[in-house]
Amino acid sequence: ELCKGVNGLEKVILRDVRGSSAEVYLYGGHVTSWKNDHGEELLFVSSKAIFKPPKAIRGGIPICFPQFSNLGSLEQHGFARNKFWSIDTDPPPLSTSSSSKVHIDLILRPSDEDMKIWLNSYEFRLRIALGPGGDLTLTSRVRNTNTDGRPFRFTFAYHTYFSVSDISEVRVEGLETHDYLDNLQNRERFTEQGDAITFESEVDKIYLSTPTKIAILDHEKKRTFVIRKDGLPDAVVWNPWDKKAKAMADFVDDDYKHMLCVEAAAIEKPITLKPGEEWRGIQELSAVPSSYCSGQ
Ligand code: TA6
Repeated sequence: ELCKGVNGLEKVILRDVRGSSAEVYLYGGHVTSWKNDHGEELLFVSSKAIFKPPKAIRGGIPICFPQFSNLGSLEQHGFARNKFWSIDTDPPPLSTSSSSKVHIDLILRPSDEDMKIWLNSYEFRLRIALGPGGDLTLTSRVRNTNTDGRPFRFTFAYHTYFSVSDISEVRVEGLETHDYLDNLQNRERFTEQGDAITFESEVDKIYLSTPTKIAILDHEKKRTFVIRKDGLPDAVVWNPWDKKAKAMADFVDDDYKHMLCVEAAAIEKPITLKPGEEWRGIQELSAVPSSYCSGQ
């Protein structure tokens, strides 16, 4: 249902009969809540998040489009997360299972003002769908609607903040042996050694050409998040750790202990669309009980 959220910003609440739910603000097309059928919140949103345009909400699932990070001339992570989206009442049919799930369709088109920033016209349709098992699927469709024949290119990420009980008891599986660009070392390219990724300090890595499925194991909660992605070859892993956390006005100092960003993304090879062409980027999130045993 459509209702007023923080500071009167409009949001849509999706509820599944089995008790799971999700919330998305029209501001930013920004998912800020995903709860399982026990009412447990699975996403992290900082208690100091600033729900005031043009500041992006700190947490949930920011949409990074048409630029990831500072990889281009636009503001950090582009502008989709800083704009007001509309409810798409007449979306083109989406031939996926999400049509039978509880879902909402949002759309973002550039205003004349926006065209001054990024001289392209596009339609960005975002579907947020809640599955009967409590899974949350985000489907992005970007279409180039330039009428002057110009193609455009963009980079993209679902900047998902997962809620974890204790970052030092979390491991990520599926990225071992993959190459990554290390944002903390001038984005130089390295190869991930060893087995699962664990966390003892700041991490900011763009893993390249990664598998469809990535798992995030939370030891204390005996819970595994699974990301299944399509059209998004890369995956960013980020935890700011203590120093960076202190420096963020919209972050509580020890918030870094209770969050981890694992972001399905298209970064190394920007997406290029000719007029009329459409790109799809899908991430399906699920949270399953796990018999996590360290070292397994
Ligand atoms: O996804 C990782 C990252 O690019 C980090 O470098 C850090 O800047 C993070 O995104 C948060 O960016 P934001 O603009 O939301 O503060």
